[in-house]
Amino acid sequence: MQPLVLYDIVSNLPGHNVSPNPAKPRFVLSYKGLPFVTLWVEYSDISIAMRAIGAKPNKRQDGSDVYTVPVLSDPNTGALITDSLEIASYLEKTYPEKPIFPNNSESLIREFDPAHFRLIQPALKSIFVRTIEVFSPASAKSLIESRTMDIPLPWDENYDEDWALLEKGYNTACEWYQKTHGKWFMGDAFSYADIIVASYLLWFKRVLKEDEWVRISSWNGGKWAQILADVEKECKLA
Ligand SMILES: N[C@@H](CCC(=O)N[C@@H](CS)C(=O)NCC(=O)O)C(=O)O
Repeated sequence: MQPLVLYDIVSNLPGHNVSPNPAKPRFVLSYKGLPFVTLWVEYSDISIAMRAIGAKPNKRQDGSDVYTVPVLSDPNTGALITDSLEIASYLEKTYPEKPIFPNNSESLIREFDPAHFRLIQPALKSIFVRTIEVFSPASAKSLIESRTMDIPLPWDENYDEDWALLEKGYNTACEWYQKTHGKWFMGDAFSYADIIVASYLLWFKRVLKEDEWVRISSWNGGKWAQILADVEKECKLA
């Protein structure tokens, strides 16, 4: 089997990975034990690089086209897929062993993805402030330009407010987890829902200052650091 190719955003952190959406397919590929290589793209070059390989653009909230990563290329089938959720769906159909949508849960988890994002979205500008610190100057500029459309500058003005919103979001996520017995979102069944949760936590852990990550780790009895560690172990990415 030829290695699959994952396109991800480069940062100046050791190991490069930082971005939550490409983290999702990385967890899936590793969980399923599929061979893969990562091609690192500057945030500022996403559009030119994805056009060059013939990837399909994604859609902005207003319906306009935008080139995004992750993109997955599978030389075994010729598939070239844009969007983390479509990549997850493709991998599950093409490589069904070690399911990530157990008990026919794909439709439900498709709804979980934006519902989970809505919990943390109000606090994102404080995380973007940290993200631009680990990008090259060109990519930092490009991230600011592309995200100020929906998150107006200045990004660090309501810092305390953002932390309160983030804690509130995770309190809600904790209530969701408590609805079932077992450590995963679906009780005893590991699923792509846990990968979604872990991918954002990984982003926070990678870009935040140590005391900021410790703060998140202290919420809900240490649940979030534990979930991230459990998912990394389950996917053999620890
Ligand atoms: N719904 C998409 C979102 C992907 C996305 O927004 N990717 C960001 C990086 S995490 C991106 O490529 N942004 C490029 C831009 O906004 O210009 C997915 O899940 O793959």
